[in-house]
Amino acid sequence: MRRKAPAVDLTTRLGSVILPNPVLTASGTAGHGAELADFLDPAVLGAIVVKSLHAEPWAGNPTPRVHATPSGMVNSVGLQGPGVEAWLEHDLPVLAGTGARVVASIWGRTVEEFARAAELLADAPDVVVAVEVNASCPNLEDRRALFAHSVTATTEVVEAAEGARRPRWAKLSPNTPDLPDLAVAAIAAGAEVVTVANTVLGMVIDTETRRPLLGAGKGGLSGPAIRPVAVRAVFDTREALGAVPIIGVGGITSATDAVEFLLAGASAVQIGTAMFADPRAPARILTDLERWCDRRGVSQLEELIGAAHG
Ligand code: RRO
Repeated sequence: MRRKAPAVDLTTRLGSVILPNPVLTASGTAGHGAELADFLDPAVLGAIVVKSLHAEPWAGNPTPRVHATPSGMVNSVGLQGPGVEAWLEHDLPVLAGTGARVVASIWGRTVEEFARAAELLADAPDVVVAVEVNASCPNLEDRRALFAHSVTATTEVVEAAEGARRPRWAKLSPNTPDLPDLAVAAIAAGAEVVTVANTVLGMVIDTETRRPLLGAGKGGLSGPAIRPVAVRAVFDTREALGAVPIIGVGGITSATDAVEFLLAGASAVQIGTAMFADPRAPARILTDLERWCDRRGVSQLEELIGAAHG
């Protein structure tokens, strides 16, 4: 069932992409296709960002891949995915059939692999409203390949994604003090939006086996444990970028959490780890956000964006 027209104008502008509301899923947390449709109508959300896709199928890391931590979880899924071509053929049509707006996230181990994944998306249907360039996965075998820790590499992968022939968003890393500079570089390279940020480097050790708990050893920390880190990352990025659109992500479980990111400077938010406990979380947060605004006389989302900067 579709939502009735909101009393509050939650429309948000992300560069050339205009979304009816600012609540998106975070890449990697809602599958590659319509998995979420068993729990909510994907079309009610601003957009569905699918798990990062390589040009080729990718097996991912050994299990266990996720582990709960205080107020969060660590993961090392290892970028498992069907590859862009199989995704276009099998997953996207089902997701598109729900009426959702879709954002394709891409990754590669080299600039050339990013370019290849992007090119394969060139003829994707218009329902794929943007491509999110995942420059910041913490779980690559070789962390030197973490593009989002280098201005040059960030520039190169964002440029390489031009072949997707649709708006580019750059997903950046919280694991570098240079995040604002990297955001500036991503925009200069052609990104319309920066997504701030990916997971925080972390790990958990099993005290009985005396070995790292995740199959891959180290991982990325997400959930409410990292929310203040992500809020600051958005705030700092807003200071560096001014009015350039930012998508805030990191530990959002409620509408008030989402408002915190909007006030820090985000034009939209992504919900990720919260869905592991409650797959309906994004729809709940959207409904509550509308109510939050209504109760406070906020008639347009824009009134909130960046308001904490005074
Ligand atoms: O697949 C993963 O292990 C993964 C990815 Br692509 C990412 O961007 N962030 C993360 O925490 N895990």
